[in-house]
This record gives sequence, structure tokens and C-alpha cells, in this order.
Amino acid sequence: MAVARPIRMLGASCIILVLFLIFQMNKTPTFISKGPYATQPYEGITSDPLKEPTGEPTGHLWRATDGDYSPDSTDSPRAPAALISLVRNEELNELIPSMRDLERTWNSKFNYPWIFFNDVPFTEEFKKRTQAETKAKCYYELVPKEHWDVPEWINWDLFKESAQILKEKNIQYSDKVSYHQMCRWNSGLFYKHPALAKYRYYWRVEPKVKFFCDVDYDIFRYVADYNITYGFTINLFDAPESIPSLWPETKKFLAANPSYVSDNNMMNWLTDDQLRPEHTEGGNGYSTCHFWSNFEIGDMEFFRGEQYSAYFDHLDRSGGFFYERWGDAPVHSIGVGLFADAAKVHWFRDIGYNHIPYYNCPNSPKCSGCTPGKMYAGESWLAKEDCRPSYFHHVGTH
Ligand SMILES: Nc1nc2c(ncn2[C@@H]2O[C@H](COP(=O)(O)OP(=O)(O)OP(=O)(O)O)[C@@H](O)[C@H]2O)c(=O)[nH]1
Ligand SMILES: [Mg+2]
Repeated sequence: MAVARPIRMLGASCIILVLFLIFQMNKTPTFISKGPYATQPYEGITSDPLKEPTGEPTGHLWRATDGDYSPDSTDSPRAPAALISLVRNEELNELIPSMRDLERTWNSKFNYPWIFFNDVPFTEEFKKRTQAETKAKCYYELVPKEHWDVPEWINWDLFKESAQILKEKNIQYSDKVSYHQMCRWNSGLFYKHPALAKYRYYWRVEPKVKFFCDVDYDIFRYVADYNITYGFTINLFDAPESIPSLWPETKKFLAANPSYVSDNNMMNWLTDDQLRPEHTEGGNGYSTCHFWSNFEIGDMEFFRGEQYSAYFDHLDRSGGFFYERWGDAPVHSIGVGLFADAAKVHWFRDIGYNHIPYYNCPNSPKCSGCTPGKMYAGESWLAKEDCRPSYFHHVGTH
């Protein structure tokens, strides 16, 4: 039967339109361009910048003697900030030395409050022993059920099946539901906790981490005064198998919201395909290089803002926190890399830090207990997980 010409034309137009839309959804948005440096080959860092003498950042710094930093002072120069830690009761013995390190090297001078979060109530022993480590006030908070529970749109059968597949690929903790819940909470929910409403800046602390260097200025005040969005110590590659659809989902989000991307974004770093091309391939366009988020100092106004909130909601709805094992480190890093101003991201090179097995160890008389410029402890293959060369190349060492 012959079909009238206008109907044929209409049909053809519809097909072309659908194909065009599919193409638009999948193509790399035009602003994902390679910058001037990305076309030049680089081979990593020949000498670790941490071997060079490292001092304090330049600019005005607030010292403990510049104001009343006593814990209860209502007139202190402190920024609206807190040390925060999601932790289990069972990790108390591992948390205490980390708290002790940070108090000794920094917080005993500035007395910022500690806020502990848990999905179950803290024990009296936990409260007593942590409060005994600091003059500053400690708070103990329960994560609201609606922030911790697995969302109702997650299909359990699909979760179990996917977890099994990831387990066979040696993705650590992939079949542990609480690990997925923790990553999701850290990615997009911690800053919505009512106990943090009055604070703008946070410093995340985990049990078992170490701090090696005396820091004699008010870090939060520095972050506030210089309008820093995000601060990190270590840059690492992730396992591409844990996040195969994270970048494709990100591209879908960007195609629908191109105006959200910062003018001074870090796209070249996120999409670097020179340092470890097979990782960028496995990450479907994302190099997997991320800020190692067990240490982070950040501005919650950024995370609470329209761009990052919409991005997290998009990712959350896609189910990847459960069907894959998206960590809060790559999610925060992509969010910061896309929506923040690269000039407002700061490498805290002067904070000596360790979470097994990696280090940020500066060369400074203020540090002890780590080796300057030694990035890892253990097998030599750990060295290839270091992606700081890509960050320094594309973004810088500020
Ligand atoms: N309250 C609570 N805290 C958790 C839970 N799972 C993880 N955490 C905390 O979340 C942070 C990250 O968890 P880790 O188990 O250290 O994850 P990771 O750093 O990827 O793994 P490791 O290399 O083993 O340290 C730590 O501060 C934990 O104490 C949980 O189910 N409940
Ligand atoms: Mg840990």
C-alpha cells in the first residue's frame, strides 16, 4: 500500500530527530575540550614536589595568639566549621590515635568542635573516651534513617546480582550493603544533616589516619578568607570496574545542564588519557583520578548549591551507588572538577597525612614520623596508583 508523501516525510523527520537526540545524549559536550597542556605529552613527575622544602601557604594566616581561641569563646576568630567523622562504635580504638594526632598537631591550638556521626547510637564509652581527647566540644549525631536507608527505587535482586559480578572482579566491599550506604551518604547527604546546618566548612577525619606536621595557623579561617571550595592532600586512580557508568551518567547530566559547568573547570584533568590510558578507557572517558576523600576540607555551600545537588540527585536516581560501587571520592572529585573554580581548589601540601597505604609527607622541620616525598608504604606497584602528575600537569600545584 502506498503511503502518502507527507506521511513519509513526517516519518523520516521523526527518525532523524530521534537519531539526533540519541547522538546529543551520548556525545561529549563541546566544552569537554582538551586544553593547551593536554596535547603535550608528559611522563609524570621527575621529582616529587614534596621533597622540596615546604612551608605555610602565602597570604595572611590567623595564629592562635591572634584572638580568643578558647573552646567556649563567643568572640573567637574561628570560621563556622567543624571536624566531622562518620565512624562505628567498634572503631573507637582506631579513632583515638587519629584524634590525638590532629589535636596535637593542630586543633588543640584552635579548638574547633568535633561532630561524630553514626547509623546507630554511640555508646557511653565512645562519648567519654573521645571527649577526653579534646578541650573542644564533641557532638554525637545519628544519621537520619531517610539518609541512610537504601532508597526505595533500588532493586534488591539487581543489587545482589551486580554485587556478585563486582566481587568476581575483586572490587573490595562490593557485596557489603553498608559500604554502599556509606559512600552514598558521604557523596551527597552528610552536608544535609541538621547538626551541620550552622556550619559552612568541614574537615573529614577517619579512624586509623595519621597526621605528622605541626600546623600553626587556623586552617578553616584560611579556607574562609581565601574562599577555598575544596582542599585535598592525595590524588589517586580508582578501579575503573567500580564506576563504569559514572562518567556516562555524568555526560547525560551535562548534556541536560550545560550551563552548570564552571568557566574555569578541571575537565582536562578528569578526562586525561595520557597517564594511564587503559584506566580512562575503563572509566569510559573518566581517568578515574580523584581526590582521596578520606581527607577533605571543604565548603558545604558548594555541595549544598544548585549544581552539585542536582548532579548528586541525578546520580542517585541512576542507582550506581548500589548497582556499581561508586565511591564518594570520584563523585566529589567529578563534582568539584566540573562545577568549582579550579583556582579555588587547594593542595594542602603542608598537612602531613596518611591513610594506609598512601602519604602526603612534606619536607619541613615541622613534621616527624614520615619520609618527605615518600608516597606509599608497601609493594612497589602502589606507585602507579599515584595520579598527582596528571593533576599537577592539568591544574597545578596550588
Ligand atoms: N557508622 C558507620 N560508619 C561507617 C560504616 N561504614 C563505613 N563507615 C565509616 O566510613 C569511613 C570510611 O569507611 P572505611 O571502612 O574506612 O572505607 P575505606 O577507607 O574505603 O576502606 P579502608 O581502606 O578499609 O579504610 C570510616 O570513617 C568508617 O568508620 C557504617 O556502616 N557505619
Ligand atoms: Mg578508611
